[in-house]
Amino acid sequence: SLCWLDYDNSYCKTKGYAAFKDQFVRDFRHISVDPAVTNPILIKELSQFITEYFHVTIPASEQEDEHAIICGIATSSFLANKYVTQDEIRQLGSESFIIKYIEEKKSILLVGGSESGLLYSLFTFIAMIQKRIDYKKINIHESPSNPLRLLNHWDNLDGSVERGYAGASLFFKNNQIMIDHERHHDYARLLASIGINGTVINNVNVKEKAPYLITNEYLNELAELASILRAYNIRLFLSVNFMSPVIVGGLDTADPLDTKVQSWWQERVSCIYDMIPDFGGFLVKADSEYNPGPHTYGRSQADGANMLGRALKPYKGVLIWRAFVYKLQDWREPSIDRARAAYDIFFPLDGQFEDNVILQIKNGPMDFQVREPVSPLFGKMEWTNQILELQVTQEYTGHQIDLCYLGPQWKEIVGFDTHAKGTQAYVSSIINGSFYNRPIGGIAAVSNLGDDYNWTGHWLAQANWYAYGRLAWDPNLASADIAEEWVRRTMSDDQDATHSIVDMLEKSWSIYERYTTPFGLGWMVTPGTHYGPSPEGYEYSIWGTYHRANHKEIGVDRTSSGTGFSAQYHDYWTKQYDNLDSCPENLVLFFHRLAYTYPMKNGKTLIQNIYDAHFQAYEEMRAMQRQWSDMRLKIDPKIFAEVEERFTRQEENARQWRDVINSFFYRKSGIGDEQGRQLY
Ligand code: BDP
Repeated sequence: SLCWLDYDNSYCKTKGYAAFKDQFVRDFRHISVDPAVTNPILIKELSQFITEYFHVTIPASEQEDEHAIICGIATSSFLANKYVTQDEIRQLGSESFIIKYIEEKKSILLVGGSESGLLYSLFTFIAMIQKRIDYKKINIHESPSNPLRLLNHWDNLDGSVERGYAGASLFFKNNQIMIDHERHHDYARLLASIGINGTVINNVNVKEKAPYLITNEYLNELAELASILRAYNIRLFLSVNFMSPVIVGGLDTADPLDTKVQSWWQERVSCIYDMIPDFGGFLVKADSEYNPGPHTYGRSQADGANMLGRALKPYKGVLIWRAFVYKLQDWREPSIDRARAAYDIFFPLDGQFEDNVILQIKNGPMDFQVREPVSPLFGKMEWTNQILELQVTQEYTGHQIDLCYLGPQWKEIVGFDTHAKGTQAYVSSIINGSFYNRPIGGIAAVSNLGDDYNWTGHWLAQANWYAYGRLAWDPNLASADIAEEWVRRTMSDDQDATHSIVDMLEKSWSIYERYTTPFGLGWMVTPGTHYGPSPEGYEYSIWGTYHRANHKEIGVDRTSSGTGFSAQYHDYWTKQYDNLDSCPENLVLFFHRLAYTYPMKNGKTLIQNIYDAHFQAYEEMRAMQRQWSDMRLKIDPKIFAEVEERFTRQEENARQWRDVINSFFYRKSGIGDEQGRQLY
């Protein structure tokens, strides 16, 4: 499946299409291509779109004429001042573009700051046509918000995908890199069409054979893959194991301050760049969940990251270092709060990282729960480049069995005002480098892709992939608008269907949250798999769950007088979270330990609110399932049936969550449901 790039999808060409086509074909008779454009895939994409979407051919040439789609590069003589002013040209970064209709020429102009910008303009234009907007009114200038817009695959060399719910790896099998030209071209096209410009193809847990990826053994295949990606402005990155000098280099240490170790990395990096001149850099998970790191040698996280950063610097590569480190504290000390760990470790290192080192920070202080507060590191590290890490793969949000569109969650995260230096210090402006004037930054997301024919297992999970790319490009887009764009390009352009599917997507996260773990509780999932309820289980805490429920109370006091976590934020948020009246209720149990009888804002007790959330969200899930049934005639029957099957499984899961969690609290608290609904 080509998802939204399946230009011939008849379900997306219903009412209004025929008239639009007539108009388009009358209006545009040529594609005029700037001779400075050297990348053949650019015009090919546009021609292919026109052929498959309109079933006509519009010839491309280097001639200029009226009634044309003019494609050019800002700096070339082809356009020279004719349609764009010097000022406009100067403002165009290499990935930026302008699309505008030129009345006197009866033509549409697509101009990129470079070929990359032109590439993005083409895909944007295609999306606009698929949405059938009035192209005579177009006049847009766009630039990506984030310099780095990355996908992180957690793919292992044996072909499995950690936390993958859409089949096997797209890149590896039996310890080999499998180049599949067709599939990898499609992959690159889809990524480019939503603005993604870098990909880390292997798991951050660099296990078994994976450390050998950076040896010469795999370099030919990696170079081949990189060249497929390059045509679409996507750079290849690799996750590396900090212990590589020992594992594959035969050294007796990986100490970052050891000169043998430093030269070993320099030599490896130079071999990689010989083969892949635009290699992006390394991603490292160190001192985290059994992955070794600089702490092994008594060195700091900065020592480790900088050593690798320096090796990459001569080639303009970047070193991305994950902040997901949480075992620094003594695990025998139960009062210590994992939520504090990343900040405790990294905040003191602000100012110590090299310019090309970037700290990759998960959105929350814990681990991709259905809802967490935003990590306090954002807005606190003025001298450190930062990348926000999101999880598109639905590890804790339903395994791509349950519907959970994360656009609304990500919007809250990028739109969070950290209150650094007063107000309007949004996460989006911190990560892209603008707020603190950092040289580099961006956003990364753990991919939800696999080799399933529809890429994401659950069809509607494609919307998450799509929304991630669109928000990485422009965090100001509304999540519902993105959903609508995806639906109209992929599922159906029927108005009722679009409206209904967007509605389902938009409410799905809240529904999932409420039948699983509302009020900021998190976890309570089956250890290991992280699907389905298990109120007492969590593998990364030897003290059991993080919710610490007993017969009277639940939640963790993370205020400044509790574990002190809330004090890691700027004052504004410390106060908001500390104070029960201002702490958002959807996070109240993350920050406070409360009695089951605590009265919530709606006047009901906490325990009653927990029961209500589960009972109601289950009913809402059922309603959503019925809403899907109404789609039967509006979309492709195969897609309809496959999604219907997911809903059947989701219903079972939602029911289990409702009953298991409610019964757990009923037994703990001994307090029944005021409406007398079934508790076990
Ligand atoms: C956790 C996953 C684990 C990952 C880890 C990470 O359960 O599989 O390795 O995150 O981000 O959520 O490194």
